[in-house]
Formats: sequence, C-alpha cells, structure tokens
Amino acid sequence: MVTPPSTDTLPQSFDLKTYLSDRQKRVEAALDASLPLAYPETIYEAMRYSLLAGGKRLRPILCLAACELMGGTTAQAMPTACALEMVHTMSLIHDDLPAMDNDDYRRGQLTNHKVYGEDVAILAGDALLTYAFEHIARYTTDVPADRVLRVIADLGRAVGAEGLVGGQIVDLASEGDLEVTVDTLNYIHVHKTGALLELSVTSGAILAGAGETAIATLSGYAQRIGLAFQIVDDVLDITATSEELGKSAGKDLQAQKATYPSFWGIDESRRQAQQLIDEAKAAVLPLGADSAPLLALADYIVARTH
Ligand code: GRG
Repeated sequence: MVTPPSTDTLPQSFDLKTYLSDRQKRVEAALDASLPLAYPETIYEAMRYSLLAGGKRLRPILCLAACELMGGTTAQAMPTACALEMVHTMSLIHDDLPAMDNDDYRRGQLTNHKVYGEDVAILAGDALLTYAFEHIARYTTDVPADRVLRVIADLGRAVGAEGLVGGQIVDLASEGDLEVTVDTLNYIHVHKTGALLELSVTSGAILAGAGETAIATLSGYAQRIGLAFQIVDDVLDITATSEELGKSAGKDLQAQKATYPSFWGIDESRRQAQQLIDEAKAAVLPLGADSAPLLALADYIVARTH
C-alpha cells in the first residue's frame, strides 16, 4: 500500500476546469482536421459522426499531459492523442453493435449503426482503427523514429487480444455467469478499459523521450486510474440517469453483468476507487509541480458524473 500524498504538498492553484476546456478545444480542432470528408462520403461521414460526437477526450488529454510532464510538446503528442481517440471511438462503435452490447445511444446521440446501419458501422470502426496507426506514422513530427515505432507497437498490443479485444471477449463470455469472480472482473477491466488508458499516459512519455523509470512510474499511475475509472463507471451505471450518461443507464443489471458494486456495494466501490486514486497521485507526486495536471485528472476520474 502506498501512503496517499499529503494535500499540503500538492501543487496549488491548478485550475482543472480551464485546463480541460483548453485541451478539449485543441483536441476537437485536431480531430476535425485529421479526418476531412472525402470520397466515398458515406464512410467518412460515419467515421466523423462518432469521432466528433463529443466525449470527455480523456485519453488524448492524458497523452498530452504526460508528454508535457516529461519535457515534450503538445505538437509532438497530438497525432498520437488523436489516434487514441480514434481507437477509443471505434471500440465504442463496435461495442454498441447488436452483436455486442446492442445500444441505441452513445455520447447523447443515436449510435453509429442506428444512423448508418450495421454494415457501415462495422466498416467505420475498421477504418478508424486502421487510420489511427497511419495517422501516428504519417503525421508525428520532431520525434525520433524509434520512439514512434514503439508507440505504434504498444498501441497494437493495447487494442488486440492482449488488450481491448481480450477484455471484451471475456466480458461477453461472462454475461449472465453468476460464478464470475473479482479476478475475472479485474481481468476484463484491466484489458477492456485499462490498457488504452495506460497507453494514453505511457505513449505521451515515450514520445517525449522519458527514461524507463519514469515510464514505469507513469504506468503505475495509469493502471490505478484505469481501474478506478471503471469502478466509477460501474457505480454511475446504477446512480446516474441516461441523460447524464448520454447512453442507457442500468445496462449492467439488465445484462446480468458482474460489476464492482455487485461484489462490494456502492459505498465500498467508491472507497476502493478513492484509494486507487490516492495511490495514483502518490506515484506521480515526486515528479514535481509539473505533475499538477495528472494529479487533477486523477481527482476528476472519481468526481465525474458522466
Ligand atoms: C479495439 C480492435 C478493437 C475492437 C473493439 C468492442 C471492443 C473491441 C472493446 C470494447 C471496449 C470498450 C467499449 C470499453 C469500455 C471503455 C469505456 C469505459 C468507455 C467509456 O469511456 P469514456 O467515459 O467515454 O471516456 P467518452 O464518451 O467520454 O469518451
């Protein structure tokens, strides 16, 4: 157990609201520019429909924050930041398909397949996934090629059978299974949610040229916020409304999914999430005053309402 940081050692006067709104604006502009409409319009429209549908943009913002913390620039990390959002968006499109979670709403609007049909939604997801890799390789500038190559390889691992896909398949297999253990639940979320959040942080550090010790420290931070993020997600599925979430609430219970509150209850789930956040903050605090965005983002993960 790591001792939580004492609050009087936290960097003062960091305004998360302004920081988030500034970063979200920059990420939105970069995403919009990354994918202009072209022929064949149907596929580009479907890709842009989901990519530009809002969302917290947490993964790109974590990537930019980690890159800057390690002495890099926003410009160096922005193509990877956009690629992370492309991969995240494609995973949401496929997750919402009738063959998976069968959802009608996402990010406050109809899901991709509801608007464009299942065939186009599958292809829009495929195109976003492949374009994410192309985007990093083609548009990252002022970063040595070995770092870019490492980020591309790590992204491949984080989304494939060792990452998101692995988590999703165990999740699907566990639906309605009353024997699911906390270990299985952890496996699902470490892979399905945690892997991309972890890469969001480590990729920013890698692009900035961080050393292995710093990358490992940031991995520890990201693993903890990733798990806390999912615990909070499970709690919100019970406590928030569909309007607040921008998607159907109460889906986990309906699908008979094991969740953290189903093992621990809501109060204990919140306590566990807070403990992970305290540990995550303690891990990055020694990196100095520049760690303020990562500290504040960790707090935001437990405090969020959607
Ligand atoms: C990645 C190749 C590949 C295939 C997809 C469908 C699938 C395999 C995986 C499912 C991954 C998934 C949907 C995980 C859930 C992650 C999660 C907690 C999403 C919600 O993230 P937020 O709250 O959403 O950051 P916004 O809308 O704010 O971006």
